[in-house]
Amino acid sequence: MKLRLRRAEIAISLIALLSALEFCTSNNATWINSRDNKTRVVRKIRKDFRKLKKQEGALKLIGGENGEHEGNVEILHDGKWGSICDDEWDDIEANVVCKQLGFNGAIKATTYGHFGQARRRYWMDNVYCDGSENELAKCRFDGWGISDCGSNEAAGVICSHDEEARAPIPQEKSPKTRIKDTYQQGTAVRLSGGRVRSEGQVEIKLGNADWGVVCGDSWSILEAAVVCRQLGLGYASNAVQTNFFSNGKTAPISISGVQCNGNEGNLAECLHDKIADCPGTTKNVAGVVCNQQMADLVFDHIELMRTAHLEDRQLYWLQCAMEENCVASQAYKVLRESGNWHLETRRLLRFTARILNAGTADFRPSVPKHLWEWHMCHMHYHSMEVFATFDVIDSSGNKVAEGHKASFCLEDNQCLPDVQPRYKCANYGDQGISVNCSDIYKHNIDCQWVDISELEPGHYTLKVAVNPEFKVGEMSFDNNAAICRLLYTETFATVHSCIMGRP
Ligand SMILES: *[C@@H]1O[C@H](CO)[C@@H](O)[C@H](O)[C@H]1NC(C)=O
Ligand SMILES: *[C@@H]1O[C@H](CO)[C@@H](O)[C@H](O)[C@H]1NC(C)=O
Ligand SMILES: *[C@@H]1O[C@H](CO)[C@@H](O)[C@H](O)[C@H]1NC(C)=O
Ligand SMILES: [Ca+2]
Repeated sequence: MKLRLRRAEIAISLIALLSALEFCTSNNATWINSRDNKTRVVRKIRKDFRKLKKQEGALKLIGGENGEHEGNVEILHDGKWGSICDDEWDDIEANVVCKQLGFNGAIKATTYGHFGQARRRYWMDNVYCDGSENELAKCRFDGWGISDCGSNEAAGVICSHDEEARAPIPQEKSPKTRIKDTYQQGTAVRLSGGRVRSEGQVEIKLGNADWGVVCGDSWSILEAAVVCRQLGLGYASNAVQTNFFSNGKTAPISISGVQCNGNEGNLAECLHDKIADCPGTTKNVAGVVCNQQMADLVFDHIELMRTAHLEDRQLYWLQCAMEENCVASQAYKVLRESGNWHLETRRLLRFTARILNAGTADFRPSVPKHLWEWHMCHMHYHSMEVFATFDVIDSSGNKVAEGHKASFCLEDNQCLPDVQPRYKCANYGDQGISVNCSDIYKHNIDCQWVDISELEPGHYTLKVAVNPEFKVGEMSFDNNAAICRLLYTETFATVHSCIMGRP
């Protein structure tokens, strides 16, 4: 139906083109005019074809099982399809995808390979749309093929579609309930198929039923942490979606949509889909790797309060920062539209971020060294794209200024007495934070701020968090964020009353 409509559009475009051509051979006066029109018409035809055919920037959704309106997003670049990484993936990007595909909009942005693992290389990472783009490829991102993501970080969408509006019962996923409420006869959990006892696919026994596996949709380090804790295996260092541990046997899927807060002592306390529905392929199976020793980052909120202050800075001095997405989207608009953009100032809320590793194992970036990204502007490698988030939130809970999801270079800047610093960014050194060492991003370094130029004076909440998407395992995530009061007047800002919390 939709396809036929597009064909009709193209046919109309062609007729318009032919008549324009005819017109210009018959009448000199309109030649210039019609040549313009011709270019316009040709452009329109190309655009229509792009929608129809597999051209640069085309999108498709894969792995969805309820119809063509959902799935992991794949994009065509250089003649090859590739996946999109879920870092920074939210409703704005999902809407651009759904609209490009001809749907009205998005119901939901999905992350953590909701529709199965990424099947292909990642073409895009840290996609950042402002919502006005008509194609995903026009949004900002790190560059084709530049990504630090694992295969369980595929981004997807569920688009709103016509049937939903018409059908009396929407095809929504069933509501979630606590596992122990659904299966009151009791549950048991075990790992199987691992090379060692502390890893494997997660198997669950619900009441008297046989052992089955857990669907890998939305399976993250939070759910994995509960399994490791329950089995006395320590902490989760990895959550995977794979049939690697199945040894060729396909076990029945027992439950799907498992969702934990991460602090539960037993998987039965977590939520799940009332009716099991596992999107993707048979490879979409939850697995874990557990470890007794684990890192634990702690954000220093005292240092944050002590150092927070305002600075007004001209865009001219922020060019590097713009390249790394450290300013608000408004700044990019100024850059496009103002001839004197370099004289425009931005107002920055600066502060020091000091992050201690209080765990029992080093904190290491989620990405192996050969995939680190060289950032020309700041002349260092980034080993972890989304290491920290800085958000300003208003009294109704809306984000009103968002510090980019900062990328960092991780190193030991300050250690407790008797602890030798070992990680250093310079000279392609190993990156990480040793036990009892801190990585310090002082308030005067580039990008260590929130761009609040568009913010009205008033009372706000400032939330600063490290490892905010739980991509690297830790003992606890309850100490990863500082949630503070921010008082902002025309002339100054103070950050006070911080409490420790989850990202
Ligand atoms: C139309 O253009 C052609 C060549 O461009 C010229 O030879 C001819 O005289 C023009 N006719 C009129 C009516 O202007
Ligand atoms: C070209 O476009 C202009 C304005 O869009 C219109 O007035 C004119 O009639 C068009 N000419 C042709 C040859 O289609
Ligand atoms: C880190 O510091 C704590 C508290 O000071 C101490 O108990 C622990 O042994 C130290 N760990 C290492 C590896 O130095
Ligand atoms: Ca922590």
